[in-house]
Amino acid sequence: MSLELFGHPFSSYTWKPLIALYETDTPFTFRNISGDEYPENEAEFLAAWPVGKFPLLVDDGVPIMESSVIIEHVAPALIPDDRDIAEEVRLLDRIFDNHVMTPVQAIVAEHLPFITQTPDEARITRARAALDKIYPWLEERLTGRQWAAGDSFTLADCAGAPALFYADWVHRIADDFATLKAYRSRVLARPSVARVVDEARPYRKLFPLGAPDRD
Ligand SMILES: N[C@@H](CCC(=O)N[C@@H](CS)C(=O)NCC(=O)O)C(=O)O
Repeated sequence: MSLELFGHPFSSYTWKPLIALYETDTPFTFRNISGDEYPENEAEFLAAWPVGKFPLLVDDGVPIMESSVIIEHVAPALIPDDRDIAEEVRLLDRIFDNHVMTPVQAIVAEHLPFITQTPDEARITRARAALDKIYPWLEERLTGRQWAAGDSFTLADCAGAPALFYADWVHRIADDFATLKAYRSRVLARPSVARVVDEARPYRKLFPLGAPDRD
């Protein structure tokens, strides 16, 4: 396997496979596609995946899209063999992407000048309402667990770390959700996660709502 990961160091979905690769000590080359810094990386990325959504993995010339599929490819150990636990892992991965990251991205998109000059307040309100529904669900689901799906660090945590990192920035997790906040702190302290957070620090000025002075 010769692995090249195309992505942006500040992108939540890029963090997912980066965390998995660091977690499993898997050698790979990072192909940064940030801004105008590396035009050759961006051109190669778009040639392999015209949709333009990152991350993209290229394994010996074969492109593999979608962060969760990339993780299953490079770090199968992060999906437990036990079928019931694996189902919970995949469920939490989908919940973090679809019900946390999607509304977070919707709020962020309304503040990106290259997308819109006039934020759609109704869309922002709907996205905040979606987060207000998922925070209590997660609070209950994560109760009694060290990691998102149980006792071991899995694909679900690779998704949970970036989703909750940015969710708290755009729609603060209230103190009432003590379990969720404690999980967020715990997962951010994990060395593989702390590493992606640190590598993204130089890019915080890009956060369109203004990065808070924490984390
Ligand atoms: N379902 C995709 C989502 C990827 C995604 O939304 N990536 C964002 C960056 S975090 C992106 O490509 N944004 C640029 C764009 O939408 O043009 C995955 O899991 O890989």
